[in-house]
Amino acid sequence: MGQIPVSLLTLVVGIMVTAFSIWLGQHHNLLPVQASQQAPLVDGFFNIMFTIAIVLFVLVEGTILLFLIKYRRRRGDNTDGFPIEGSFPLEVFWTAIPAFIVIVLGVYSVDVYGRMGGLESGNNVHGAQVAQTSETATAAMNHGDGNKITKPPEIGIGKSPIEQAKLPDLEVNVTGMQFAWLFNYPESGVTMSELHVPIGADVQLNIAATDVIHSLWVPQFRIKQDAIPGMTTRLRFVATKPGTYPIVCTELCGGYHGSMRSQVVVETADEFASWLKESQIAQNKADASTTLAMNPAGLSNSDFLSPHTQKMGVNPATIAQLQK
Ligand SMILES: [Cu+2]
Repeated sequence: MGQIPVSLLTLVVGIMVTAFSIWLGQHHNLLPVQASQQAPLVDGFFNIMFTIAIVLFVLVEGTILLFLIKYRRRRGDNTDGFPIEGSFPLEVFWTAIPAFIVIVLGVYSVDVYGRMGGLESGNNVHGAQVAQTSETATAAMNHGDGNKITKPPEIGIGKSPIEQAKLPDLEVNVTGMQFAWLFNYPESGVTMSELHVPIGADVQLNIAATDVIHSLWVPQFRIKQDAIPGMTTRLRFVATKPGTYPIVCTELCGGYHGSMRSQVVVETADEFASWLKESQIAQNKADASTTLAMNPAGLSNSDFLSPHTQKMGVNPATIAQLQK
């Protein structure tokens, strides 16, 4: 290296590695499109973690490569290596740095979770924990008879601090079951196998499960919530980009877990209104001509769902067919 002082060289390398990592941390294409208000918060956090990972990767792998070449065994050199036995300052140094990084990331992640609405205590009206029975949870399935969840779900992503005491614009009762999702719109009584939401609307999903634990995930929204038998969980989000995005079950829930997929359609308020109206008409027709004509309110949940669940092993599209 001749005349260049080592400290200057280290500084230059450090600046270059940092600049490269920051740039790559912002310009990777690893994540799907951001389609919700919550998405940029999660991505901001991911990008910082990714930037730190690139710095560490480049430094560690770069040092290994450099040392491989610089300190390789020369021809005819059969002497032993220089004996090195630990270094206390070095140990402190490389323990302190990861500890610092982990603490900063921990604090930042709690901040992001809070801004997404994850820290809101659901039943803040009375501040008391309300034990929800399985009746309450299955009421979320709501067979079009106008049942509404009365107690707010306590677990999951709630309203963000910005939304304060506002009620959601739209509530949808979601039921996860082996192996499909059902989406019920309590206001109109429509139950469908795919989710539609208006763009810009503050949507709350009240999520229940009939059998085992499922997990509702929309990658483009960057939100995910378990569906747990016996309790209602929630997801609150604002979709910001029109389009059709996958809904994926991310909790291994049985043999056909991999086929437990649906989709969420983000559309304009007008499109949403006409979809809801059409679905309502189609559903009423189906009710009039099939066994579903029996008053669903008079049936137990399992009776009502039996025409669906028998076909459940195939795929959610089958249920959509049943409802047309
Ligand atoms: Cu599942």
